Amino acid sequence: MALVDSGTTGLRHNGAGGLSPEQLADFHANGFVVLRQVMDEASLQRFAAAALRHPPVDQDVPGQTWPGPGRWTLARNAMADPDLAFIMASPEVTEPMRAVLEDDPKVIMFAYYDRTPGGAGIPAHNDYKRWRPIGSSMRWAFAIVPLCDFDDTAGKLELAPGSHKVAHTPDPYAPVLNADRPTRPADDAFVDPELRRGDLVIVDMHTWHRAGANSSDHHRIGLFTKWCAASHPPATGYFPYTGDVARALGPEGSRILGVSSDRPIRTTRAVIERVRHDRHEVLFLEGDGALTLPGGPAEEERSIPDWDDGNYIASLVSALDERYKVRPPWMSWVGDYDEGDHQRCRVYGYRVPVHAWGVQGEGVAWLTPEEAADRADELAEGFEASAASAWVHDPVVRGKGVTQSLGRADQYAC
Ligand SMILES: O=C(O)CCC(=O)C(=O)O
Ligand SMILES: [Fe+2]
Repeated sequence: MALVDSGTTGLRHNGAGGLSPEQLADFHANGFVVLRQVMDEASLQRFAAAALRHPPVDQDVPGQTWPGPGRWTLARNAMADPDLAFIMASPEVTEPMRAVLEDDPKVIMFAYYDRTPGGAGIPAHNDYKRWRPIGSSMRWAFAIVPLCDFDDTAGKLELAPGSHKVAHTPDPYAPVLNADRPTRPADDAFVDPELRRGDLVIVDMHTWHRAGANSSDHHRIGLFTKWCAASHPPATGYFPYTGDVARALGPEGSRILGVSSDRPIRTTRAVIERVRHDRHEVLFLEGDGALTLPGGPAEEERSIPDWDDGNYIASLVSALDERYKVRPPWMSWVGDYDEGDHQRCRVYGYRVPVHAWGVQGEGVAWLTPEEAADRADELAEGFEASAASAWVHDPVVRGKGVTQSLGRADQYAC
């Protein structure tokens, strides 16, 4: 199997310039591409020193105490330290990502993993996950930089070439894409890309992979990051990075983060659309002289224990069910909007198909985004017409976000 390796092929990739046509072709053929020795030693040491100041204990794992045997992660808002963050803004990472995503890359996950001596491996899987901010974009890729050699004893990261070929097709009833169910590769279909300290591997969103246990006497540390194309945001919405993270990234911050804010997300609302005679109408609630979008408080679901916050679809669906007796099977992120002076609202969209029973209720008004904009002084928060317009008109490519509990059962069910 032809892994592109500057050492043996003499290709000039220097990372900062993106990918050569051969590397790009390799990525598309195999679902991954390895760039050798992309990160310089000074950067690796700067990152490793900062990692020592920030132990990888973002998640409570019952029965595990760091640095005892286990799989440890630092993610959430870890990037708030410039000595960890700088690596994300470096062209060695962003430019190859721009090449494979064919768009501005946006961070969907920033983490370092520490598999301590005795830590278990990870069985074969792929990471397209509709319930996760880090897995629900319709175009994303992994960028991984090992800080030690991922060898036989520390634990190889093995990849299944060609396993990324999963079709995406437009949903017949709504402006979203469906991904086909994936096929699990045979056990002998995985290859060892021989990742070494300072290499960079870019892995497609659908590529199957597995990791070996750490039987060495040292920590297996790696930078694990995920990026989506700016035009393909996560269906659950982005991980809600804080303003501190944006500031730690410096001038690059706003360019590489999909969202960041000092305001917490406290509410979630829906743009429920129906199409009647070519009119794209959105459900508004009318009362006391105000127009609002339906919704409620934004609460983490926590049906699947994980660290990537930001999927509020479960609380939104519950609020819609309670008030309107409607449970959309999926929803897709539209945007985050300032609400009041201190908080944000995360808005999701859904199109009711023509064959559905439909949504009704007291005080319901179906307005086009333009009709809502014309009634600007009645909008309860001010952003409602913009959110409706973003769902109906923005040329972004969306997937179907689902609740964690649906993800547990079968994320492909809807
Ligand atoms: O630990 C590894 O090398 C693999 C981790 C992994 O599969 C993931 O982060 O999705
Ligand atoms: Fe994975």
